[in-house]
Amino acid sequence: MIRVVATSPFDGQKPGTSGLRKKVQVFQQPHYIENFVQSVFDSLDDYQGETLVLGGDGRYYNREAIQIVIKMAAAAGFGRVMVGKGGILSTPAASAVIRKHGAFGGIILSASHNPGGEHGDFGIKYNIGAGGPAPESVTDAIFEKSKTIAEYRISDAPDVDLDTLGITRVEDMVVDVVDPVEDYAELMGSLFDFDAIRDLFSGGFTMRFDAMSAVTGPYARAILEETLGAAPGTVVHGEPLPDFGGHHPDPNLVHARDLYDLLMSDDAPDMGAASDGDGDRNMIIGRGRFVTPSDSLAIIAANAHLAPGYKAGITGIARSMPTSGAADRVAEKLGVTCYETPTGWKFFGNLLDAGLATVCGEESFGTGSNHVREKDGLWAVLMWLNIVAVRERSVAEIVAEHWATYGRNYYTRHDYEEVDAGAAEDLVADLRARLETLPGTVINGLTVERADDFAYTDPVDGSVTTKQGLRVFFADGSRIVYRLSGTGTAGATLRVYIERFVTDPARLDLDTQDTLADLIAIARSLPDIEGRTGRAEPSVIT
Ligand code: VG1
Ligand code: CO
Repeated sequence: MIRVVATSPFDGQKPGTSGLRKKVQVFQQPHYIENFVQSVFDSLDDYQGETLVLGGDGRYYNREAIQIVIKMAAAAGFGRVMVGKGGILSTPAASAVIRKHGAFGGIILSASHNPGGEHGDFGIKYNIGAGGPAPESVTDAIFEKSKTIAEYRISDAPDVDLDTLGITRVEDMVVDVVDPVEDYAELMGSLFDFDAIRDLFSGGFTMRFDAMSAVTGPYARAILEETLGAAPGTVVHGEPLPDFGGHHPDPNLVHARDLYDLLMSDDAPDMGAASDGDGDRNMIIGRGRFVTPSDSLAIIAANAHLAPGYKAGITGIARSMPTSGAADRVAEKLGVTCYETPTGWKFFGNLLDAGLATVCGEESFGTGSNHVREKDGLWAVLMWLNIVAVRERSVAEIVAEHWATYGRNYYTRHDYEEVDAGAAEDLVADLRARLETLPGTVINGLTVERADDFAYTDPVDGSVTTKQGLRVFFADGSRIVYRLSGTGTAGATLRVYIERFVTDPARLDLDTQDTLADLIAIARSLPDIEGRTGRAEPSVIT
């Protein structure tokens, strides 16, 4: 039976950079997740009888939320829900399933790289039929519905058994519990030279893949160990846990420090990789060489033709604005366009759909291609393995050769996490107001050439997105970018992105923080970060 539950508007919940993210306790409030899900459904048209894909990263509250969404989808009139066994679907796998099965859309339960567990974060996002995150027009509509919602509809049927593959029903709706790995693994097999990668492993290539006790474990085991023959034990922390084993499932130099240290040690395997809570991020480390995500995008773009799925070459590259300009140089050489978009994967969707870009990436450990409409951690790892296998070069050699050819974009991101939200907003507002006065000024010996507040006009639908980050460009080509995070759940996070381009062959292998030291000092003093936030140092340096 379908119940109509009267409720009150819940203050208007606006999805951020990728969906709605809050503390678990917020989602556990009565009617909270129901209100959001109903707001999503209310913002959609013509989904009666259609298929909804559903899954999550396995974090605390995943199963409860899945049951709620299934019962609400049944009440809303969906024809079928395809849900990953155990409630599991990585974000890229959900995108693959949506596309392969022509689903109307999907709901993904994840707070990505944010910590999980009872006191951690939870999240929910809606993906459209193309497989990607809802564009701004859809998230704005969800936000509007959430301000006025007065009731939601839900079936009072018993919970669905999520652990048995196959078909059951809730009301008139079919619930199809599917293998979360199968469609995804098949897609990877169609893109990459699995024989070459198999030969690489059988020839003694060693690797450690850290799934960070998050969703990628089952995917990595099935593909790397079972299909490609990587040694058993290559995948570590391969069991998805509701609290990610107490770790922060964020593949960066702070939260995947053990992996980094291993790769820099005498016992290093040939390659190390990690991915985040929902499997869309990746970190690539060669023996003795960390690959920045910005460089990874550029190197993948330059070498993608070595993988069977991309042998015809790429039509274009897209990168988020704060991502380094390394990809731009590859695009120039290939004679294709490099699009610069606001932060967040949703801005790549139109470019990929229109065939304007083939590969895209973000500095935040996100890389992907037109095979799905999300960034894809394991895809990036397989692409690197494919490149290493075909070129018969180590990761470090590939990186060094890339810099020698294109020059190197020294790059770092400094995050000031959980600072006072008001102070962070004032900092950005005040700097924004001063942007016009900056060109021509000399700071610590560097001349500001121009400064602006990044705005983006989508080349496909013409939509305009403003206030996407403050950019300060210097005469020597260096750049500092400031923006506030849209994914945090406590206070505000100020992100500062710093970059310098170097071509001198003698200066290609220097320490990043040292090479950027003068810019880092300017980045701190220009908006007086310490004076305004009380933070002398960032909390995370990548
Ligand atoms: C961060 C990253 C951004 C990424 C987003 C979602 O956003 O900077 O590049 O797209 O997380 O990543 P923000 O607004 O906090 O800077 V995740 O892996 O959700 O899926
Ligand atoms: Co993620």
